[in-house]
Amino acid sequence: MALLKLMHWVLLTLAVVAVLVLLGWGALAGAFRKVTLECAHDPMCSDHARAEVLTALDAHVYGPPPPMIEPQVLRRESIPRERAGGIPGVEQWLVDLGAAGRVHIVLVLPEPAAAPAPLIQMQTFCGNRAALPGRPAAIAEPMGWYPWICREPRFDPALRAIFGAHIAVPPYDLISERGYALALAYGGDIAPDDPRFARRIMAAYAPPETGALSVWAWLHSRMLDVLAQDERIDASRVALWGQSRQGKTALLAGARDERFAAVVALQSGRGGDAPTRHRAGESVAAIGLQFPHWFTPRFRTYARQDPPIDQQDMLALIAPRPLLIGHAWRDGWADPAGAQAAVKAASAAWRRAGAPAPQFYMRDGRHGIERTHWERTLDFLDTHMGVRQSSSSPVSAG
Ligand code: GTR
Repeated sequence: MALLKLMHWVLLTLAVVAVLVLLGWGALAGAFRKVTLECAHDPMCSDHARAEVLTALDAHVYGPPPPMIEPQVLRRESIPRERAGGIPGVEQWLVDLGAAGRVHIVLVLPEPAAAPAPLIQMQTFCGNRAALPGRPAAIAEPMGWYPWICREPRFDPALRAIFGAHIAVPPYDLISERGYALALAYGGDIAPDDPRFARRIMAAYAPPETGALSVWAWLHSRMLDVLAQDERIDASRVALWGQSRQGKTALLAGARDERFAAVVALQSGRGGDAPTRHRAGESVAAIGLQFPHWFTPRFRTYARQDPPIDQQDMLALIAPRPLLIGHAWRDGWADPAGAQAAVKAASAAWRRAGAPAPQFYMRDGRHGIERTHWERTLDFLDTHMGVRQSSSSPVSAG
């Protein structure tokens, strides 16, 4: 009897180990499988038939953006350092986006001011208040629903331990020291990051097939509309920055809106820099199950077939502007090998334009943001967005 019980446990343990090994293999081995990709539509890739590529991306991946509106700044307040978590140069703007609602933008200007300053625009993971040290009360919380993990300051140390010191709070000292302004907004203010509510809320101002990434990318453009009016900001040097879901958003915003001077996307993965047809890491089925509201419903069908347009075509739309793509060795879920192949395939567009190739880099570690990743971003922007003259030769995507 005891032997039977022991056998039972041994078999059960073996089965669990087998499942874990299989899952690990799927995420890791697949992630480093060698891939070669051509642009799905070579003519588009080569001569930038922008409108066609964008329409195809809307139809197959993201859904169309909300209609154009003119955002209005309703209020601008300057938040003194002692009420802004010790960060100098903070302002909070309330912006009206018509039927889409309202959004708070936090603008942090460098001190001493190097007017007009280049700007880095990003969207926050847990809302603006949680993006400043100590969650200062003077900074608005998200206006609608936001995830429970983001609501409680007591989870902050755990979030930092898992996803890095700067997952929620950027290194303001570093960014300001290097002469950049930073603008933050929370996309959940207009499209909640939850499949239970997102579509209903977005349907009030966007087509029914629009996904949240499409809305958040649109938000980046509306932020730029108002920020570009500010004479303290150099509107010709506005870069988009994002990691993971915000990386996907930054890529789409940069592809759609040529006013953005550069794009930095870290670990953006499936639905970002990783081609849909590269079956490794997070699958289309998995992302469609967990985050169905991010995409247009049709995207789910590409779990079983290759799409007619793919992510390297989106990357090519960013050419000839500087593009930095970063991944991590232990983040197979974000499909680094697929992303690298996409950058390589898309780089033909930069070559044709005679511009430095997009940069792909792999770093140590997992899915998250540390200070060194911001240093890398700032070095890249210094060199490629005109703050410091480039002394290096074009960087390779390979
Ligand atoms: C993961 C998700 C990714 C990525 C990431 C994030 O769980 O599967 O596609 O977007 O979350 O945004 O943190």
